[in-house]
Parts: sequence; structure tokens; C-alpha cells
Amino acid sequence: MTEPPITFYRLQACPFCERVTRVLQDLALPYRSRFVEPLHSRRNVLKRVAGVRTVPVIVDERTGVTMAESANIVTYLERTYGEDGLLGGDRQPARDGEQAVADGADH
Ligand SMILES: N[C@@H](CCC(=O)N[C@@H](CS)C(=O)NCC(=O)O)C(=O)O
Repeated sequence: MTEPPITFYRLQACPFCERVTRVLQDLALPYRSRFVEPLHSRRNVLKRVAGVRTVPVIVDERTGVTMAESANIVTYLERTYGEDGLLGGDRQPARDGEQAVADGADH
């Protein structure tokens, strides 16, 4: 099975992450979740990938975008994949057997 193009770095019970989750779900975008270390100082993977230690962060392999800050991510997703977005009509829907939403904890 092909990996979804969007990787979503997140934390349980993080309101900023929930905001991004809602938009990903509303747009029916396939993504995979990476739950980061709760301890800020241990988020070295995130620091390496995105240059920050805060979540949410998304990496979109389709466009080459890596982005932090929930408001920026929401705007990016809507502008890119929304109905009138750059890739809105060009999106591959989740295929049978693939999950359209988070695939659970993955460290
Ligand atoms: N302004 C940021 C705030 C993100 C934020 O504060 N995330 C929390 C988790 S809910 C976090 O990663 N905190 C660690 C830190 O502040 O360094 C956004 O909207 O994405």
C-alpha cells in the first residue's frame, strides 16, 4: 500500500492539532499520523524535519511543503486541496482498503 503523501506530526489532546485534523478530514485527505514525544525537549525528530519543536506540523510530499503553525497549515490545506484550491480537482481519493484518516500511533 502506498504511503499517504501527507505526514501529520501531532500530539494527543492538542487543540491546535485537532484543528488541523478537522480540516484534513473535511477535505478527505489521506494522511499518516506521527505522534511526537510529549516532552518538548525530546522532539528532536520534529526539530530535524521542520526546524521547530511545536506541533502541529505537516509534511506534504506532493508539493514539497513542510509547515508548522495551525493557522498556516489550515490556510495551506484549503488553498491547495479545497474545492477551488490549486490541486482541489486533481486529488486522488482514498482507495478501497486505504484509510482516509489517521492510522493511529506511530513513533
Ligand atoms: N501557535 C501554534 C501553537 C502550537 C502549540 O502551542 N502546540 C503545543 C501543543 S498543543 C506545543 O507543541 N507546545 C510545545 C511548545 O510550546 O514548545 C499553532 O497554532 O500551531
